[in-house]
Amino acid sequence: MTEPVPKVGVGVLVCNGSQHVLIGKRRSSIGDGTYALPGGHLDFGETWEECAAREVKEETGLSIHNIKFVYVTNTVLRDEKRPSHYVTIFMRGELVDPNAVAENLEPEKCDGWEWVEWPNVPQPVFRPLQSLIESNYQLS
Ligand code: 8DG
Ligand code: MG
Ligand code: MG
Repeated sequence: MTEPVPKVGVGVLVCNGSQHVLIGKRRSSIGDGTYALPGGHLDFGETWEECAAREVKEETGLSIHNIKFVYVTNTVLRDEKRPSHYVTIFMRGELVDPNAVAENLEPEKCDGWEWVEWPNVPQPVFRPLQSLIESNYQLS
């Protein structure tokens, strides 16, 4: 087996002009059953902003703009089904259409999307996201 290496993940605070962000329960070998943001792996050659817009589009159908860097975490998840190490870039972006509705486009990876008031994410929270919450990041 090849040696495990750290990977780069991007998590996105999707904002709709209120104090709410989009949250979904993960279905994955990493963080299964925990609440996390839309996001995914940084592709080769991609900017963080491009990755944030692409993953939000792929997973929710929503278009975001005004994408900005928020925070970075370094998380070693040793006790998962698949032990892993993520450097996670947290970004934020605003809905292009504030009335757009989130679709669950990858139902095998997420139970569904809901708007929750930041930072009151339901438990259990995916560990990298918990680190962002503990950093006391405010939406505005
Ligand atoms: P991809 O194949 O579409 O690129 O990836 P994905 O299937 O969407 O992967 P993911 O698990 O949603 O995201 C990739 C990794 O990013 C994930 O395994 C761990 C890291 N990650 C965090 N925090 C968050 C978060 O809040 N949301 C998401 N989606 N990923 C996160 O460390
Ligand atoms: Mg994805
Ligand atoms: Mg994802």
